[in-house]
Amino acid sequence: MKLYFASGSCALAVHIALAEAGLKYEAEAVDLRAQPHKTASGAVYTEVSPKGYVPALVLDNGELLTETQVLLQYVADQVPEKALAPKAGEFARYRLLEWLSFIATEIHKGFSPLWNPASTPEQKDAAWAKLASRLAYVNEVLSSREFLIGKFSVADAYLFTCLRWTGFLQKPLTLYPNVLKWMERVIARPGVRQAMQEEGLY
Ligand SMILES: N[C@@H](CCC(=O)N[C@@H](CS)C(=O)NCC(=O)O)C(=O)O
Repeated sequence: MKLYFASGSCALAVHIALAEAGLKYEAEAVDLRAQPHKTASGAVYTEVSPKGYVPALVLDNGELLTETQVLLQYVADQVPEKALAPKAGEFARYRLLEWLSFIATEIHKGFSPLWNPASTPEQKDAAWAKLASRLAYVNEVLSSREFLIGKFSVADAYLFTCLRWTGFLQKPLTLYPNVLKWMERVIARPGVRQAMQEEGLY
């Protein structure tokens, strides 16, 4: 299968999942600054993925799959023995889904005003205040667990990917010491380092 990504974007979560799963994959960068967005091999990206954003996964049968939460679960389910997601139907799977939905809607998209050059300083402050309240919750949860659902899962890959952005945005996580310790545990994983290396981030 082939992952379309932009370095350090939310697609890193799927890249980490692929590396952690030990699956065979190709990865092609997409230049999101180019208009229209272009792939490294020169294709107009909307011809690959009509939604025009990363990540996108092209499966070996040619099917195109999108949406980070879905790709994470698809990858995890290919290699159940790696336990990157609890089995479908088990209650623990709903805990994973609860995290994936929280990360997608409360964290990932919570960053949007901070990236948007059209946001006013007040809008950026309000967005960070909202994110800070979500981070306080995550920090509390991580006071008693190593990873979000107890052991490492694709939810950790997704949250880690989003929280890396605080570095670019110069928003230190010092108020969230459990989050910082958890980030160290995540980055210590060989699959995480492999994906980051492949995106030129490590
Ligand atoms: N709903 C999508 C959103 C993905 C998304 O926000 N991708 C961003 C990078 S993190 C992107 O490609 N932005 C460029 C664009 O929208 O043109 C998902 O969950 O996968």
